[in-house]
Amino acid sequence: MTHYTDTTFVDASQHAIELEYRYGAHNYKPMPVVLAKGLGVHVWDVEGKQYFDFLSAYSAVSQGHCHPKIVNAMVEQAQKLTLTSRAFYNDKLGECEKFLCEYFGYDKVLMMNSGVEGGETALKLTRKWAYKVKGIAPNQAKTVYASGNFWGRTLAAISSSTDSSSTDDYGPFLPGVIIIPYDDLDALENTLKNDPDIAGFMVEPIQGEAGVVVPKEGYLKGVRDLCTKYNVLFIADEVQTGIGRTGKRLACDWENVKPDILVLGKALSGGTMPVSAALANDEVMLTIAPGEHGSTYGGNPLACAVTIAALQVVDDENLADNAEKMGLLFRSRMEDLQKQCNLIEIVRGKGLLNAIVINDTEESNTAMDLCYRMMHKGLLCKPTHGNKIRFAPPLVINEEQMNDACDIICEVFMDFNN
Ligand code: IF1
Repeated sequence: MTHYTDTTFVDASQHAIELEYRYGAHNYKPMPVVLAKGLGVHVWDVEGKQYFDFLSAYSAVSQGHCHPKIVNAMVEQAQKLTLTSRAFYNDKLGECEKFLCEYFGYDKVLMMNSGVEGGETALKLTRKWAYKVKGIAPNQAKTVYASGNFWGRTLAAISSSTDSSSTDDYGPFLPGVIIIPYDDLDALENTLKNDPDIAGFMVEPIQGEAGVVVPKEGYLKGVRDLCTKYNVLFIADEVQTGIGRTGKRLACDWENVKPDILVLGKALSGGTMPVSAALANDEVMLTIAPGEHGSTYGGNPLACAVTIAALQVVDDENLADNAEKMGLLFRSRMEDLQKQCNLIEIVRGKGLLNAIVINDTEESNTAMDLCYRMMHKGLLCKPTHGNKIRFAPPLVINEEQMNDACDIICEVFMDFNN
């Protein structure tokens, strides 16, 4: 499809790119593809070219683009009631809260919008619990995070970041932050046992942005045990790893551990609108009293209708099991490719959250070059932190589609050195 203007043809993609450049903040550098349609595992650009979407909007479109059941739930609710604010009750929030609490096994939920607001809610609950339950002196509570973490872009979130691209020129930062190495239980125990003012440890079960870093077997169980031993809240940031992405309902389910606060976002709404949530039991959740936290859109009727539909799709279509099966197929195909091609240093991941570490320096452009070539062959993915390429298709991908997508990856990698 091209865009007519005057008597000349203007390539529609170029037109869209120029508009964003001229009128939009330059806080991203997107790859040069302009998407106009999405369905299932595919997206199409304005020229009508089809791609496999192997980024899934950073794991927010796990149920596939424009899933009919989720879109229908959205359209139906949008024609009834979209937003009331929490100044009044509505007929959707209680139903959704019950659904979420029974689905994930907690007493209560606090619904917000973006994933980082879910993390901020968890951090504020941790502060309240520190002073009202654990008995830490006012304004002395500390929270521990793992180096390489990413939980969003707010000042609280970047106050715990170890990534200069997230923190440069944004100081001063929030106090009460302790950083320890990821996947290191000794470091966690040494920190917790020596500081009674620690209220919580927030951690991703698999670090997404850091390049899909999967911790050693037993790490999550160790975190759970140490947080219990030292009376510290275990806060699991499952915004990216949750809702079937790693092959289980939650990544924590792989080790049968239950965090004290569970943070969800992204696929909670099936990629239709921002919906996030913090779930906890009453001892934690009831430390926040009326008027002490909230959001205009938090838990709005439209978000509630979409959330219930999005989670029902995950169950009805067994998306976690499919993620496990298709993830095994993907890693098997990539490990075969690794034997034939010296570009691949590591293949790693769980379920359909995977990454290839390219055999080159982080500063090299090899990973991005490979992504451009895959884009031209009809597969969209993007590097994270220089030399790692994240592959995270929608969980609805079937075996034929996975093999077709892997054929594209293999062709690009094998041709790269020729
Ligand atoms: C960007 C990263 C992924 C997240 C985890 C909370 C949030 C995120 C584990 C906050 C958000 C997004 C943000 C987006 C790119 C993407 C991302 F590269 F930034 F780190 F996925 F890995 N916890 N991740 O991954 O959720 O407030 O964005 O809804 O900022 O560029 P949000």
